[in-house]
Amino acid sequence: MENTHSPSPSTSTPQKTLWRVHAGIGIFIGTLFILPVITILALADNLLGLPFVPYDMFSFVRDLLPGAVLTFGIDSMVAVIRLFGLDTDTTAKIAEQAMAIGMVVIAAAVVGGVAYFVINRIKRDAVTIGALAGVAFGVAMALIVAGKNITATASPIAGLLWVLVLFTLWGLAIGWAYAQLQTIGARPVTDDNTLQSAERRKFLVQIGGASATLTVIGAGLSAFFQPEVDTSDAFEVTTTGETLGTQPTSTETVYAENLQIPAGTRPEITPLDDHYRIDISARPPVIDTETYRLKVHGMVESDLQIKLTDLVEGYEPVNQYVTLSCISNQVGGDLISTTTWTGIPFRVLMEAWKVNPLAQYVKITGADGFDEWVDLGVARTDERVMLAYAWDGEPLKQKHGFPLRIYIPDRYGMKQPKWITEMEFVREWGEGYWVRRSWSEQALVQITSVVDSVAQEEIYQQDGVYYVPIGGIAYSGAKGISAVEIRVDDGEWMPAQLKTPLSDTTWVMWRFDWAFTPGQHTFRVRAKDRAGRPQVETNAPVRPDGATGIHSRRATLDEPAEA
Ligand SMILES: Nc1nc2c(c(=O)[nH]1)N[C@H]1C(S)=C(S)[C@@H](COP(=O)(O)O)O[C@H]1N2
Ligand SMILES: [Mo]
Repeated sequence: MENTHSPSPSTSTPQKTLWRVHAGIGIFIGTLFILPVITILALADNLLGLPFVPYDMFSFVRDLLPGAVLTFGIDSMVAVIRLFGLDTDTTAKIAEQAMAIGMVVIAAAVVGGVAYFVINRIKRDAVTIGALAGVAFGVAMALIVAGKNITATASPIAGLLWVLVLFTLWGLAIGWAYAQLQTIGARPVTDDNTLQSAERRKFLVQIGGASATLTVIGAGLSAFFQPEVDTSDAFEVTTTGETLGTQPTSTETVYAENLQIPAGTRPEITPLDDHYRIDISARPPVIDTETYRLKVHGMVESDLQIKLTDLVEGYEPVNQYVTLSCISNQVGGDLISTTTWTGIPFRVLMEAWKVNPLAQYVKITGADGFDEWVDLGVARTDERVMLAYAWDGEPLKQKHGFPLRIYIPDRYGMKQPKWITEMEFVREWGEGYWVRRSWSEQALVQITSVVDSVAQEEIYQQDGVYYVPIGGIAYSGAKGISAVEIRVDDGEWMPAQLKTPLSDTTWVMWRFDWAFTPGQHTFRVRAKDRAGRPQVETNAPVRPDGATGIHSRRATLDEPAEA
């Protein structure tokens, strides 16, 4: 600006302006250079089990956020995923992983900008200051890794050094880039200073290209070497034991054993690959079968460190069909699934561990830091409370809590930790991970029902009347379902038929055959539990106590083709 009226920039531009590189360029270069660093981190993670900083950064930021903000973030994400009809499990994790990377990129942009600002201020050697910025960034990241990492398998010291070295190199690189830009700026000006900015631009394009190339190569390599965490051979699962709760304790309800379920209704047992999945980390904890020990302490006769094989081989396993739902499941949402669980009744374990009769709760902690308090009053009286190690006859998948998770009937998933590493028997209750973030203390399952399908392809004729079969589920935790009713448009509520459920804690499949009239219709459903309590029909959001309200589905029925 000052030299607008100067006859020649070479004489009027003060020397010192040539020495400065704008802090905005620092933001740009900081961002540019962190991208290959992230792909190198990913590669080292996949090949050597070194920590992947972004996921730990994600956990760090997550734990800093107030519960309401966190929940809002998750709800918005789930809403967007549903809006686009995407699969919640994989999409949510990809979104979280992208956010994790984004957080480190933003941090690098800030550190880059600040570093250039400082260099401009104190006018010292750019490389030294860049390196110092890198060390500071590296120390911060190493501290976060030390506090939050749950996935690295390499030695922790190696992991911290690796992070420190890599971020220091990043700092050196941004300092070097500053020095380069400075050199270009300091060159004696032959023509006019457009030449200098052209050269600077050329330099920025060059380092941009180099960084992009490294990033793409690194990302490709790390995708290629991505390890599969396969837990299926971790131990032998026996499923020949007793299966609990298969005789629903209903006196009045008439269930039909072989009720034909209309096409388009979800399967009664969710294929394992489709089972919903919700947890707090960008990537689930990695647990080594050999070195794993379950820590049992507090009000027990003596503290214990239990090997996985001692649990799996040491007790008679029991099986249960279980429907699990997330408290964040919307009415009609997909965060609900059913599969078989195999494990050890918790009561049996409490006896074996000689839990003090005065203990009131067990505080259960997962490898990801997630924790919950379980009421021992429930665990002592309800034989269905189980420490589970297998789903669908196989060791738990990594994402579903390998090697151990707990099952507590009638509670939403948030009360049931996965990746259990520690159990402490205590007298006092405490607020678990989501309770601290202002979700329900008890998290008892709400009664809910869903219309899955209006099966046009199964329209049939009987005595001159055309019927369309409608199908769906009803679920009430462990409270059972005694009735399901359907309402078409503004008509009467009419009873549906119920299929005998797999157990008294699974969802119930239902069917309703409607003598239809062609046109567009709205189908609504509601249910009652075994005690005759009706489902809550008023809409409530998922937070804090789980969603309530009536599910409806619209369908247009065509004139039946005359046979
Ligand atoms: N350790 C741990 N356990 C956890 C969670 C978690 O984030 N960490 N999420 C809980 C929640 S909110 C739900 S809904 C269920 C989901 O279990 P799934 O992902 O195996 O379906 O796990 C529960 N157990
Ligand atoms: Mo959940």
